[in-house]
Amino acid sequence: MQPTPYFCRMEKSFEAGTASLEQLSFETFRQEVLHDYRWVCLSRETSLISRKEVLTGKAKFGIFGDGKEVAQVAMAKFFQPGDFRSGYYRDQTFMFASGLATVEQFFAQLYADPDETHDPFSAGRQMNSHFATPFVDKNGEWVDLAYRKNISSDISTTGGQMARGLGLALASKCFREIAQLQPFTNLSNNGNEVCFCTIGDASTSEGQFWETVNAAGVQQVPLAVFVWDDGYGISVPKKYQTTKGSISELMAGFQKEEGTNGFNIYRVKGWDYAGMCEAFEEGIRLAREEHTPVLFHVEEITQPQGHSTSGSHERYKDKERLQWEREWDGLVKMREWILANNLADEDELLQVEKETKEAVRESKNTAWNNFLGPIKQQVARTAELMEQVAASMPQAAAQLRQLAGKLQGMKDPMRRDVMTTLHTAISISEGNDAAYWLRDYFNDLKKENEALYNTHLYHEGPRSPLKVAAAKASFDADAPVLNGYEILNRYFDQLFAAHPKVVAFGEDVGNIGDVNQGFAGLQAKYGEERIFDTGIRELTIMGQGAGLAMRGLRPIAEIQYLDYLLYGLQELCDDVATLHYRCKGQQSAPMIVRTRGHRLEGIWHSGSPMAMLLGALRGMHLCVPRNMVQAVGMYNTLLEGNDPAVVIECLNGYRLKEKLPNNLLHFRVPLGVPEVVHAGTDITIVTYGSTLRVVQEAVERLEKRGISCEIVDVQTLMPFDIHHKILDSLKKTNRIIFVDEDVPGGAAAYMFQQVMELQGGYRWLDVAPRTITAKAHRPAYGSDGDYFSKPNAEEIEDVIRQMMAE
Ligand SMILES: Cc1ncc(C[n+]2csc(CCOP(=O)(O)OP(=O)(O)O)c2C)c(N)n1
Ligand SMILES: [Mg+2]
Repeated sequence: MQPTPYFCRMEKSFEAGTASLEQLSFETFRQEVLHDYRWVCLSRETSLISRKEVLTGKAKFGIFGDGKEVAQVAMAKFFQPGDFRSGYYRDQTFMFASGLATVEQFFAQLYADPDETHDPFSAGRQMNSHFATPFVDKNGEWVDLAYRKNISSDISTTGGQMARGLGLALASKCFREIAQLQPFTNLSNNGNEVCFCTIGDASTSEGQFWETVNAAGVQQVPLAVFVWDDGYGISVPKKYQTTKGSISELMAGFQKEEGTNGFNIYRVKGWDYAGMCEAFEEGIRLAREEHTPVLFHVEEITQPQGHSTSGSHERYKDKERLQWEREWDGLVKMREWILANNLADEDELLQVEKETKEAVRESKNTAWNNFLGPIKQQVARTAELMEQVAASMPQAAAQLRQLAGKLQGMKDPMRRDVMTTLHTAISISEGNDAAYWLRDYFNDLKKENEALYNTHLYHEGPRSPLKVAAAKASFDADAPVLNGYEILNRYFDQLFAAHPKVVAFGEDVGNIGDVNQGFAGLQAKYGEERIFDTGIRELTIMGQGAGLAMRGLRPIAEIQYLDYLLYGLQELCDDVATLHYRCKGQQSAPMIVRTRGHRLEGIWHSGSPMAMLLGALRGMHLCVPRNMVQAVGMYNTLLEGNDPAVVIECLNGYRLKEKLPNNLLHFRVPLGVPEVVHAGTDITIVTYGSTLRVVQEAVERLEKRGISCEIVDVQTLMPFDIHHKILDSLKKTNRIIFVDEDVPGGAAAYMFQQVMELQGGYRWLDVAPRTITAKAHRPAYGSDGDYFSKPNAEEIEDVIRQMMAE
């Protein structure tokens, strides 16, 4: 039997009851509607006042949820503890109505207040309407997500929330279907959690949207997609965004039917409070119970103030459209509906409107004073210190007093004004003893500001993988010698047996156990829920990894070949790598991206674009093991920590023989610690990955000529040589060369910079340092293509001989 829809239930309950019960139910219903109307008004007023704050210069930029209020109070009714949201910058009303944000916090973020007690979403690191709730505590332990309403940290890229949303929803499926996960009741209530995913109409043009909805339809995960359709993406109307101008029409083929997978699809009007409540209730219930994804196409939404504080919509909307938006404003329509249904009278509504206006003004003022308070203290202290210096420096007193006066006269001083003033004052008073306290204060503030703005790129607490103690692989005397892929296969077998939270997925990962057989036979042993195939969709494989990791699982998300990581790079770069920083450590996504690269054959299977990753993935670790035993040690280390990472196995290493360690699950390769794999005294050769074997070949020949080479395997590019071991080697050899197979000026240049600049290596050089890299073009096909495109042993040999002759 179908349950009775939301509002009919209310009506029925007072049809059937006694007079007083009737009264009670009606009153409950009425109060609920008025409660929602209050949120609508509060949120609208927040948008109106916020825009003024930006236009008068108190905040830099603003983007608001006006026009989407009614839809969001309806949506918030069905958002339960345990649920997740992966949304975008229009959702303030939802946040208020869900009890997850206050207006004061909203303003704190608008002002970029770096105090996390004021802006609990991003500590001033993100622009307004970028929300988050805590998923981990200060020690990096997951909190009881199953009992909280959870907001995954927002990002600004249009459609960038989709792939992560898929992962958050997929986790519900994992928790429901994987028997070993049943005990983790703090993380899930039998997979009943729905991921609410919001997106603008124009952003559905992005590939991110389409890849995600297809994956959700295939995988049948509880993803509820709400499209706020206001007809525009900034100035560009729907007719240029969406085929047939309707996302629900376009997605009609996704509709789930008897015996198929797919979506439930609803079309609702953004001003129709009752209609949305009914549709949302049903769609969310089915998502929760049956894990059927759902699309709510919320049409006829308005933008009373246009897109954002940059620009005005009068420039691109015609008069008719603007008039229509005024008439069909959700707030106006909800008001009319309340009056028409006698749920309140005019006076009562006016009272609500008046009260909410006052409440917003008060919250705004409190937020502003909170923001400015500490800066004003800094201004006062600075002026005081400058006065002391002025008193003991008559020749500079006038200049110092004028400078201090200027700072004190600022209406809305900022932290940087304080720093600039102090810096100038220090420079004016150079050589004077009294300036000591100015410098001291300047340094204190520098530290304080660093703590506000420059921390939490990685987890800094006890679950940092950098704090994982190293442990060596040990070998039996008669240790079997296996192919590299067999080492991995034995390891993953033990890992899945020991670690219930580990899941692995990607293209060809399930049934055949990956293209190089690392997971061979393991799906049959541990189940399709834990080791599974995905479609060819690198972006959402990364999003699945992110979402699962954020919900406390330990995903190994596979990209078949490193060359294809580019398809998933957006999710890693914008979302995963920035996550910990942008919410100041409240959320972690310790996913492991497993892939294989460097060299095999031709343009599409030989990439080693390390500098691209180094530039894009600060906030992740980048592991480049030379063989599969080292890779295992890195997986073990990463699984102990809370940071995300990419591990690049050597594509040409799966059939190389390696000794099988007897402590596969227990040895750990420390991150950021290079290993000297061959000791020597004449030259230091810094390298990693597959290139290392080419270097070894060259070194064999060089040593026959009496040139003693030290080969250093960096092992991880991020972090890079945290104890400056390479410098130790250079101090001994006074010659150094960096060899890899990235483009010229790529990762070899990065290593060069780290050693020369950060480690001060230039002081120990007898001859000019070098890099040897691949050619700038992509590697040509075949063994000759490889030889002439990538560094080869002869080239390395010649360059080193030349360096020895200098
Ligand atoms: C990847 C990316 N491209 C472009 C932008 C710039 N941008 C910000 S919002 C926006 C329009 C989005 O329109 P829509 O999805 O309809 O959401 P709305 O703002 O209308 O609610 C654009 C183009 C961006 N943030 N990210
Ligand atoms: Mg839009």
